[in-house]
Amino acid sequence: MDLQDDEVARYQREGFLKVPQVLTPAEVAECLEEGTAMLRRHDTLRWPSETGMVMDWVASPQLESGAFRRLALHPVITAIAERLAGRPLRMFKSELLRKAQVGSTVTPLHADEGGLPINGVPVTLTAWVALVDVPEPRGCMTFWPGTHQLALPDDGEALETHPEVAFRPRVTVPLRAGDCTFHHARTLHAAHANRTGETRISLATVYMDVEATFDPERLLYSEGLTDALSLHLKALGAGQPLSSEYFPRLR
Ligand SMILES: O=C(O)CCC(=O)C(=O)O
Repeated sequence: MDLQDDEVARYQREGFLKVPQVLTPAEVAECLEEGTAMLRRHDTLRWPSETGMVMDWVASPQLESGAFRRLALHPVITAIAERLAGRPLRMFKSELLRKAQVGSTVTPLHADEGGLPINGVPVTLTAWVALVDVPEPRGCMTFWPGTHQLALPDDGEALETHPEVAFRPRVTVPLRAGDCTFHHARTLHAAHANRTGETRISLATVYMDVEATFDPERLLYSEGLTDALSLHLKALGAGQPLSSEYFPRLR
């Protein structure tokens, strides 16, 4: 699946891109079955909100599942990611996300950069693949085009320090199962609550420059996290290359 030059130009201008049907129906079915079972048996990590839960997730599903390793390093998705970044990449992390159908709340407006302990962030991007249909009422994402080019705080305070962001146009992007969005680590985005009777299940994988190094100053939210990647990161020193087996090159 080759991207057109104008799609790459649009990503560079807007900071996100939807690519329909990067997965075959058989790949979606395999990952959905495996993902549903993993979400059932795991003690998931949680992002709570004042009135419910934004979402919960299984960290690094690729470490225990061949289907999710194939998905995180999927040849179509990774080729698109490298084309958009314009250089070779590694995987930083992959997360199997669930926005439950009961009690889920919106994903607040944020950019990813501040929570990623990576030097080399200018090329960092996320591929978010839907494993079920995600129309707006099931919690699809909304992106603020062009915000990756602004010097905005990335810790959720963009609206306080830059109130004009509330008046910028935004684009809500419903996805079919098997569709994918790619977003730059500096692009502001959010997601609706899931108000339907079906759980939203997706995989979000973050890719980074092959030369990226560790920035512990940005290792946020890691206290108390005992998943394998968090433990691995806590043992790394500042400036060390992120090049162990946790961070495979895409090619
Ligand atoms: O899935 C969501 O609601 C938000 C995901 C997100 O913020 C991300 O993948 O960067």
